[in-house]
Amino acid sequence: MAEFDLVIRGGRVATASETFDADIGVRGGRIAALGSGLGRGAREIDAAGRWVLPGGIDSHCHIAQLSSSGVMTADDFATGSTSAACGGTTTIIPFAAQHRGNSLRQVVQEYHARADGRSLVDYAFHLIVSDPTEQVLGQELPALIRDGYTSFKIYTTYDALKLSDRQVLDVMALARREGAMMMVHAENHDIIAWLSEKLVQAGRRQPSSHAIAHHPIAESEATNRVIALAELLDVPVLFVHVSAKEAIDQIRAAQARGLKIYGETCPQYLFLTADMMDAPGDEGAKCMCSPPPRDKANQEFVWQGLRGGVFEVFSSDHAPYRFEGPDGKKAGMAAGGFKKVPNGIPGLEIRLASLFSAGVLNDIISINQFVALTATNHAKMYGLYPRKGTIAVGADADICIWDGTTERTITQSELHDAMDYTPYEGMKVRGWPVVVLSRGEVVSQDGKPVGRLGRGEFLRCEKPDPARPRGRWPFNVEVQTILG
Ligand code: DUC
Ligand code: ZN
Ligand code: ZN
Repeated sequence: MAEFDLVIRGGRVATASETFDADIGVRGGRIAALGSGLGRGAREIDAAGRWVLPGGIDSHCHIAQLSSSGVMTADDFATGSTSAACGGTTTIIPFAAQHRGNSLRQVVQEYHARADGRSLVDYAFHLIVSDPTEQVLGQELPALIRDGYTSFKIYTTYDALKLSDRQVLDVMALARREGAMMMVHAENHDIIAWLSEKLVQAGRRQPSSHAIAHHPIAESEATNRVIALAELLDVPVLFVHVSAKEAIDQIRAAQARGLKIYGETCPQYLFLTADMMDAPGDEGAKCMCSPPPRDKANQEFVWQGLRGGVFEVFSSDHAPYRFEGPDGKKAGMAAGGFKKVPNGIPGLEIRLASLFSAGVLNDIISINQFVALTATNHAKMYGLYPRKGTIAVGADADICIWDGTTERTITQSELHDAMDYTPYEGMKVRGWPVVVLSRGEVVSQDGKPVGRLGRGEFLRCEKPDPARPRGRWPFNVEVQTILG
């Protein structure tokens, strides 16, 4: 009789804090033992000479999501989760997105119906709150937080999503009371709207105008403002998809002052540049996301933020809108130019390999930072730790075995999402997660899917417990008395 269902033998294990050689024994989908010379497994994987890392967690991806302008993402839970698994991501946290007038509870039910029985890997949901009515704030959101949806995203821009500062304060007070994590899309709406209007009036409808309209000052102004609101109420806030020096500096300064401010960045701010939107014809629309990619100098600031700990998490912000088709980017360009193009690009499958290759193999970040940025900190930030995000006895056996040497050229035909392009076409990476396990079952091998769609389970999130709480609590005594 085998002692374990599976033994991964002889690999080099890295967690967010340690690196060691060990066998891993798996039983019932969980890690049952770590050590050398473990007993026999019913199945054995030889990991000698390979990195053995926690499966990735992508806490920012849009799957089967209807955008505020009515466009459905190309990926549903089948293709999105398959793409995730093939790139080494074993947990995804997409959004259940409220449109104004919708009941949040009903939105969550709809998203469950889209995910049920279709996912290859495990998943949780964040909420998007665009209509913080009395009903939503007083009843639906607190109940949902208690039911395991413990994080939500708000926007300071987009006509159909944007909250006023007063509404931001309302949801912050709630997040503080209920212990939820707030994710903020911080861009100044009026700066973007004003610049866009001037660009359109001047006949500059091409994709490159998107980067001009979404100026770094629009990002830093909104970041600064939301930090001020978060300081007033002493509430944790995670700034998502941070792209540029000014916003990074503000987040770093807030952290240095002891505020509970966290940052997320994404591959597009390391590997794409704004001038790619100058490509001939409509091709530049393939890099259009918000905030947009910046320039080489800003890429360096993003790397410094990753290396120096300003950023807690590295996510894909996979927002798969196709180039062709009636809802595609090209059709948007034909219908009126850059303002009509869906904002968002894919990145779920290349997230891990791109950071491993450019970050770890070039000694910019350590292997332990890589694990923290791509798995552990996501689990802590969103209440999934220690079940997810680490290699430890008792944790789910969500594990990637990495071949750290093979070169691969990114090309759309070898990716598994439902997109018709990747903005990373032709990019070379070294290293790929060649065996990917979810709760002890192989879900991808050599970058190709294995396993049954629908095996992925819904995860209820606990209250967030970010890796490095930055405490000044209780801080603002007068405001605290108002909040109760
Ligand atoms: N924000 C996102 O998080 N994703 C896509 C577009 C956007 O504005
Ligand atoms: Zn956003
Ligand atoms: Zn997003």
